Amino acid sequence: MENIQKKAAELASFFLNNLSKFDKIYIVSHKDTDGIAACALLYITLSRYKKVETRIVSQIYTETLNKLKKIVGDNLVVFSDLGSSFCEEIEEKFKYYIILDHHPVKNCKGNILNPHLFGYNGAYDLSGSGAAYLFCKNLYPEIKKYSYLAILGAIGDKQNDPFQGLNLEIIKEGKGIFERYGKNIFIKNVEDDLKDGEYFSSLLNACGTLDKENLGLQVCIQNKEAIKEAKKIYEKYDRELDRALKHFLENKDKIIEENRKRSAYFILTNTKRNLTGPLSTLLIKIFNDKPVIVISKKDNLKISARGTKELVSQGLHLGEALKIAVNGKGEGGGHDIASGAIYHGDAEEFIERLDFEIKKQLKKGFLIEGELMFDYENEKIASSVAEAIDVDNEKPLKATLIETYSNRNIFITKVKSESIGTFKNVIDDVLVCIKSAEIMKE
Ligand SMILES: [Mn+2]
Repeated sequence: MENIQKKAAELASFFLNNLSKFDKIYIVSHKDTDGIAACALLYITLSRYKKVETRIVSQIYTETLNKLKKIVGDNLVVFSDLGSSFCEEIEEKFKYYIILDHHPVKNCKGNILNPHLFGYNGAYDLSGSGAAYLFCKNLYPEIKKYSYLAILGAIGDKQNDPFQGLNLEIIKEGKGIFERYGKNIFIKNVEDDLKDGEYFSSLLNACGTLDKENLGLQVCIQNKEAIKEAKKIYEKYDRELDRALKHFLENKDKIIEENRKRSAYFILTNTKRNLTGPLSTLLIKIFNDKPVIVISKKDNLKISARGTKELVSQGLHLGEALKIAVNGKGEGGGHDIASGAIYHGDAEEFIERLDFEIKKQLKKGFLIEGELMFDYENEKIASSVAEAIDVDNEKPLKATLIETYSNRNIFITKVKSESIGTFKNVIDDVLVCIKSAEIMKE
């Protein structure tokens, strides 16, 4: 496997080799602590070479990329703390691009620096700002005095419990900058108000959540006026969050009862759309035996999902579950432990789909399971029957798991269900499907 530091150096060379072709450099980054910190690192570094324009967004879509392409033309665009899930589209659309990210990634080649591609776990070992930092180090060695930004991003993305992997290396390298007290980190070379890493990170998060991302960037580079203003904004945000949290705590028993049969705590709320993320992060500390899904009903649904490391070790992957649950009616995805979605549809319908996906991942709530096996003449028939029976894409039967596959000339269906009645009905249905698939083959 290739070395991540080597790749960072290669991307820096790519930047230098092509620099003369650019009028301007565009940075597109994610609207949270990590994304703002990444953007600040890149701004500090790249503005030493060329004029830089920054854009901070909550998510990218195909449409975003199309608009961006018109603006950027053949100039360089650097994506930070986002972009991995669009790597193929980015490669296709942009002549010069660099992706510095840590979100889950598949089939990405090209100019991308993502810990997942180098044997690390992007959920715990390195943040988006960490990836940006590894890249910037090659272009501006003095960026080391800003290495706290890479660590703030990690704190913002909950990678401090405990720090591990490349995050830990960055901390060790930053001698004289960090003082560690377990999960807490103190930053020595910043304004007094910002020395507590957890607080600094929350301040940036509030700036992002309340659409004050430029203020957040100014805070990153220690602008005193900006720090004063950000503190005010943070207090207001904190009050709003407190109010919402208090409401949920008062209704704790009701929430537990409503979700007794579900795989997660689904919490519907009328609170501001941009508070679902922070609320879910707080609520998973209280309701920690199942994932927490906070859904804001304002306009279309805005969903934030949080899990725990333990649930992830049992098979939970919220990013995957949300991606499947939106089923084309919106956008969803993210990390195994934390992810989000937008859904243009009915809340109950969404909850049912997501509940089913999470149950499938955690293999919970299934009381009865069985397996059907059929021996066929040859592999081809077995696999074509398995294909015909592939019920995955249909609306899932309430809390029933159906897996079909073939192995050589044997076709196998696994059924798990909440009740014997449903189990029997599903088996009946599958048998009918198999029968008709066989007839079709004849
Ligand atoms: Mn991030």
